[in-house]
Amino acid sequence: MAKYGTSIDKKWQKIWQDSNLYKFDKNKDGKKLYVLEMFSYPSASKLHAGHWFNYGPVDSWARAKRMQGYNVFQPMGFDAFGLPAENYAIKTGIHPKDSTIKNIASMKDQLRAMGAMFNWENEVITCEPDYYKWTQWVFLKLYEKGLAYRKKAPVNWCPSCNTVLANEQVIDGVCERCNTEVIKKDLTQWFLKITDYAEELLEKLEDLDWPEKTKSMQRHWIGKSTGAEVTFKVDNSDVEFSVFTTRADTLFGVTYVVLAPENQLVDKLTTKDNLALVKEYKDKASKQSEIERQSITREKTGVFTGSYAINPVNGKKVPIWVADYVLNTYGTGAVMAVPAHDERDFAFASKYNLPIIRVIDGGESLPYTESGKLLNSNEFDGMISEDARKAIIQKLEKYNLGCEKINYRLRDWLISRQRYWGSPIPIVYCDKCGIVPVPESKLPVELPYDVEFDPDGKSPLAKSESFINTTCPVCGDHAKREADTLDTFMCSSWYYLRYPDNNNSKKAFDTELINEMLPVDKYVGGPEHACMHLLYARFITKALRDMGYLNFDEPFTSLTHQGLILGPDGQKMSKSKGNTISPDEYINEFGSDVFRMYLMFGFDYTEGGAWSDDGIKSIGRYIDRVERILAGCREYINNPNNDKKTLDKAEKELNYVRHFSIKLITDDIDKMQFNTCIARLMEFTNALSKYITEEKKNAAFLNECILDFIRLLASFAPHFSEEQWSLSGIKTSVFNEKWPIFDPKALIKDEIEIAIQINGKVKSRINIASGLSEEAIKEAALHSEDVKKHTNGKNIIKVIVIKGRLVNIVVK
Ligand code: ANZ
Ligand code: ZN
Repeated sequence: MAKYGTSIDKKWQKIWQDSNLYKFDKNKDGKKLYVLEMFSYPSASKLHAGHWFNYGPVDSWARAKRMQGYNVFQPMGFDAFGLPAENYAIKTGIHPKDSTIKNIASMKDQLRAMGAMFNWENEVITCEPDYYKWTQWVFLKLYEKGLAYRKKAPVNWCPSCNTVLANEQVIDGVCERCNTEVIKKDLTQWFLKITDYAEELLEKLEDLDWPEKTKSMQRHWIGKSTGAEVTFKVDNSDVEFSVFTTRADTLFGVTYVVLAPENQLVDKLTTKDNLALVKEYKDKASKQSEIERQSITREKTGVFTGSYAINPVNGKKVPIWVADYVLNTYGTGAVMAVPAHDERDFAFASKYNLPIIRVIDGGESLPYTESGKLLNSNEFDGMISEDARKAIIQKLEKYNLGCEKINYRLRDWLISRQRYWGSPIPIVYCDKCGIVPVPESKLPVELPYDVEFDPDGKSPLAKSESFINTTCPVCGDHAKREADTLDTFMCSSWYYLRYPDNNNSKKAFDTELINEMLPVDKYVGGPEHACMHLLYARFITKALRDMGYLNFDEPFTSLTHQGLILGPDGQKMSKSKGNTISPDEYINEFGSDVFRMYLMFGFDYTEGGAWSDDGIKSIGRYIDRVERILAGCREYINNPNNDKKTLDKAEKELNYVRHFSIKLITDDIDKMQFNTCIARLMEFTNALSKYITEEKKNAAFLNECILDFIRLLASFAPHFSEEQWSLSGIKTSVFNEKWPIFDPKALIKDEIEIAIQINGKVKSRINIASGLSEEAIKEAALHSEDVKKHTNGKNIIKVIVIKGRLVNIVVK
């Protein structure tokens, strides 16, 4: 009978829990190791194989670290607010809170069935008032610091559903529900000033042990660009505006300038005859997404405003156009166009017959976008681009018409959501006092249960009279609450700070404790979070540090992305495609260990792959086999005959495999290369199996070997190994054991095999003692029977020895 399956899982899970085996105590011996897996969103489709792939292998890693002497903290929780629960509620009428609580309960059952060392006593659930109270507190602290502000910003709006849509609900410009064309609508919303931290967010990336690709994505997202701002005066007017350029060296080649359609100056600068066309163009542009507008291949369009600007370096008059390839949210929302040296400007100028002036020497064809020597640029002719940029900026500075400028692509973080299922924003609007933050003593601003969340054009909370009407904390007069809720990324931007101190009712966390417990030493989750969540968390950590609540700079020292487990069809798992794989049936059939080992053995951890359960049975058979072999060993250990003291050849062989396995598994598990670890365990199993067929065995030695084997297996198959450990008669948990350390001496083989070549062709192989001198190897080779046969009657001209590998004999 196999010693795996749910009964053995349950038995050990209960014992572990009752004995508080994994309970974290910061005063315990060992270096603190905070292992964190990205918490999951409570969904009706529960945990799928992909979640398991995140949590199971990382738990194995954490178990190994525990045995290696670390004091491991591995908490778990739920990212429980968000749009899916609300959409589900709109469809079915089931309240988001009810469905969320139900989903959490069933997912928790699944997580418990995994048997991971989660510190459940530290659980956080972001939709509980005792958590979001502190999310609101974080918001208030940012507000106090001037890092939260209000500003008008467009939202996606479906005129038919009468509701705001998240970006992911807009599919090719139409509403995902009703296929109506989505429009943009300006609303006053809350933003967080993440841009204040752009430089540090960029710089500190260097120090992080994160995947290079993720760092590069963040770098790109932050998008630092060094250039200049150049001022253009409008002809016959006292209006002036600046452009941002990275190519001040091309200033003499400017033949027109372009404003973004949303630029406030457009209306002011458009002359009467052009008003109608410009207005029409602006309307059209407002329906395009920024991504579409930035596409290089898209046909460039634009309209002339009727006004002209003056080029500050040569006083030339150039026309002012409006075109949607210029974004209002980057730089100054205006550009100087140099068609000879910029792809987009070239396409635009060619289409609208605008002049093209070459000012950089190089290549025949235009546009020429590289650096080079200047021409057609007055006193700067002959200078190279890099020097000219500086010289031209210097000249502009003298006349107050320009300066050096650094720009970031990073935008401030819009946190207002016109949704119900999120944390209320703790702000009150009073006619007399204006914007008033809710005092800390009045937190949390509780999310009311009884709310009409069907979409009808208003934020659901705005329709709740009892919620929205309140009194002003300053003057006591009637006031209204903010009706929007916080972006759920705000909830997850600080959750790792709450885990170690999750029951603190006085503070979000105790600074002294958190400074001891953080940063997170190992963070593991999907690569899809490269920019949003991982950047927001870094920002919030830095902001709280600057307020004195934390003393570290970065939340996650080391980061790993697990690969994606795809559906059997090779597509991303999703309920709508019907290709999600539930772990539950596998757990019921094989138990948690076999499922976990199969995931680790069948897929490369950082690559993932399409689901197939082809090999799962063979993992089951492997565990069966281990059980039989260990039973056989034990039987012998308990009734030894022919016991010996020193290791003979067979024992040395087993000892070699044992120590070789320890060495490689120790290295590979560190790198989360789980599949090779399991392959080593299999080799170790084979060696044990071979050894017990020996007639003369060494019981004490064999016992040492199987105990080491179980210690190594324990991280990968925790329940099974704990059972096997207890069968060895040891009363304490295998997870309180020390990780085995390999003995380098055991890895030196007494004998090695070397090849013998005659005239460069391998003719024979011989075994010789390792460590022989060159002379002795030569002797051994020449005296072997094979060599004698092959060299018989021939002249040996030369013998070449390559130590440890081969002997080449040259004959004639
Ligand atoms: C003149 C010029 C000449 C430019 C040339 C490039 C090549 P990065 O590197 O991404 O920062 N630009 C500036 N603001 C813009 C906006 N709001 N929307 C679209 N384009 C904008 O790019 C900076 C360059 O992008 C700037 O340098 C500007 O075009 C354009 F031969 O200025 B350049
Ligand atoms: Zn007031």
